[in-house]
Amino acid sequence: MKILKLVTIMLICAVQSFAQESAPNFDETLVPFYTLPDPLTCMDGSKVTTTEKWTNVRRAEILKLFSDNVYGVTPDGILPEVSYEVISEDRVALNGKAIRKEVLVKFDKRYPEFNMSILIYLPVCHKGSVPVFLAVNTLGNQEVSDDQGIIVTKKWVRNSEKYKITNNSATEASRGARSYRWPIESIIERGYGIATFYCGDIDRDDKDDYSQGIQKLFAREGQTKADANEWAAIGAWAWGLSRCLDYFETDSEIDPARVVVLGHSRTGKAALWAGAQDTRFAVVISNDSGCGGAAISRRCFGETVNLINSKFPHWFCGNFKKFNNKEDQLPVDQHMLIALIAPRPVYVASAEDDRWSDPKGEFLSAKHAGPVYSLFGLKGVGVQDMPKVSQPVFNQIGYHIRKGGHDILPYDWEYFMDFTDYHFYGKNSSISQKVGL
Ligand code: GTR
Repeated sequence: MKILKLVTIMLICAVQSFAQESAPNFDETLVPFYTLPDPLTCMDGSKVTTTEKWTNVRRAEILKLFSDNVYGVTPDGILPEVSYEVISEDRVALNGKAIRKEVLVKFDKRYPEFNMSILIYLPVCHKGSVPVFLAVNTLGNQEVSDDQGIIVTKKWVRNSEKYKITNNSATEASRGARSYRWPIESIIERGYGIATFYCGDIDRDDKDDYSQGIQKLFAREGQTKADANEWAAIGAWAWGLSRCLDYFETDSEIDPARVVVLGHSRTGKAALWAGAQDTRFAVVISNDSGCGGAAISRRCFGETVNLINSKFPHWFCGNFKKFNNKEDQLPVDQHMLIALIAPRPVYVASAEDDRWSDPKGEFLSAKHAGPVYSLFGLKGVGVQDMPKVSQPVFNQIGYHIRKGGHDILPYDWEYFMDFTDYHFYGKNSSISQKVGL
């Protein structure tokens, strides 16, 4: 009897501690005390006081720490047989306002099934090459517009009642399903292009998908599972973003020196990781990227490392699971991811009701990346306190929090374009007054 009682008590304790560790916290007063790792102290304890030391020593250290412990190592193997083919083109798309093209990228002749289709819209009346926004999509290129010319993806897509995706196949019903997230006409009216590819072209957003993803092209013979420090889905999508940039370097209509990589939520995590690794991206934008994106992991507010790894085990590398409920032992935190983008402009956007993504944690990352920007003589986010709702701040780091929930809305895009105008065209651009510059 006594033993039964003891076992019951032990079981209750175990369940309680599991619930405590697994339940998300939304109470600011319960955020644990934490100390952030210093982006400007090297592994050997020496301080970084020059941009040279940052670039040559500390930046490389931090990149390696993120690779080994969070996103997995991106292989640097070159694929020698990459080819590009324009598979559709319309020079009078969207009622004559845009050029639309889709470019099929084939990576390796051994595996023709691994290919990526980049959908690109450019303004019709552009002179020379144009700057473009680039982001991953998660339903297939057809999600961005009801433009009948877009090829509906034939790749595996997650089933969705909302978007009428059954048998993991997209149909006409998903054409334009998320067009409100892609204000193509406003983007081209402002002189920018917009490009995207479907995440499933590179790696399915699904558990247990090692053999389906691009990782296969870099695997050892007979390898069926990623090693603990090897890349997972977010790393693969980030890699795909860089491969788009490779293509842009060959397209005379696109300015490869002015590519803005951005993403919302899971694709925001990928955009930040792509921007951190690949310095060719001129501007990096994170929208509601939350845990594993812009939010400080140590705050354990909203989604935690444990929660994200349990629900999406295929997003981060195996080693990241070691930090489930042990965020304080991470050798990095997400302010260092933002710092890796320095001195390039970076923008972090949050939404008031998106507490799952921890808006305050997203702001704090932007703020605590500041010392690295200062090293370059640049202002980081330029404010101490979190800006009020609908009061964006623009410096070398930009930040806004808008009304509403987890989404990417025209409001967000408007400030992303303003921020980009500010950095590409200077203070005299029309936005200066709007944000009080
Ligand atoms: C959620 C996930 C977030 C975010 C989001 C999304 O379910 O917990 O980390 O990535 O999905 O991508 O919309």
